[in-house]
Amino acid sequence: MLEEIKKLIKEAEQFSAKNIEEIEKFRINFLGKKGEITKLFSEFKNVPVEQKKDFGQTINKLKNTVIEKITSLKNSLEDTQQQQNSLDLSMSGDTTELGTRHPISIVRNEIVDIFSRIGFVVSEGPEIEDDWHVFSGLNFPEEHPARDMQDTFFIEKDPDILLRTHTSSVQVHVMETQKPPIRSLFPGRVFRNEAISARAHCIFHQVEGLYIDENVSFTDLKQTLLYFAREMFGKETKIRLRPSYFPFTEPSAEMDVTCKICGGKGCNVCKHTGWLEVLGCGMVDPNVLESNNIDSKKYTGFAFGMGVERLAMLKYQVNDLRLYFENDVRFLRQFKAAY
Ligand code: 2NM
Repeated sequence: MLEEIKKLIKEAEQFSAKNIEEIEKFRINFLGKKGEITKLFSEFKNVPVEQKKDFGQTINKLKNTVIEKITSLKNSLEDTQQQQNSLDLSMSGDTTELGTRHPISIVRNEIVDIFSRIGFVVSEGPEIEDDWHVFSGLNFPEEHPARDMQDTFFIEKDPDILLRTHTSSVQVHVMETQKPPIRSLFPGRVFRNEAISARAHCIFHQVEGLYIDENVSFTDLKQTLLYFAREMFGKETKIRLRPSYFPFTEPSAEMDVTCKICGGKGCNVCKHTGWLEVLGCGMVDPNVLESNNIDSKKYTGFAFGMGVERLAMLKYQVNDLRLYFENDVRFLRQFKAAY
């Protein structure tokens, strides 16, 4: 008897049904008035007393198994029916709204693309840095004002942990790990402790470049930047280099391009000079090369750096920097990306 009930339990466990009728048949077979379980209960009175407990428990187990089976089969049947009912193959697809690329990303990608075409590769590095990578390894003297609390966000003091103020820090990482020739581009976010206004922000984006090899000259720098200016601002663009100063380059210069808005005649954007300042550059100071274990007698290099926001402002004629950081979709939707 007991064996028979156990066989019925197994049978109930393994049962499956394709439709509601099969489930109902199963229910009647076990739980109906003439069903197996009813039959077993009616035979219960004939079971010897000492076996009643074992017997009763096993019948109950069978009953529960059957009830659980019916519930679970009904549920899964309902699920598939619901899926089938909600599946309308003639329905048109959901329209997903496409986002737009951020203007800063568009301009950054454009700069990276232009330099990629002449063999520059992109390198990226950490935004949180130590003093060596941001200042000391780049020939910034101990008392340089850029190190000042007013310009740099310090996270910790002694030893100094800080937010990078330029992506030149990544160049120190590259010089540490790679041997010349090096021809790399360094796009990234940088941080300076400035009050936020239309013309300044405490976070902005830079793209810097570095080229180190034997016989790299100032002429190479000029020709590279002229190529960049013409790709970025148009074939007719002219450049001029004005002497300047940076701690990590000697000589240093700032580059202007002819104003695209007025074609050099003078307008509000170029403040009636006909020229727009777009980047800083120079020949890498031999001290920087030596600090990074590059033989400055064998190798020379040039470097340059530009602010992406500044170029975006020129390209899009947006004269309030804050708009680039607010992420107002009404502003962002106006930009179309080619990159
Ligand atoms: C600029 C302007 C001029 C520059 C120099 C270096 C390095 F690591 F080679 F010394 N990196 N970046 C550099 C030079 C950056 O940004 C306005």
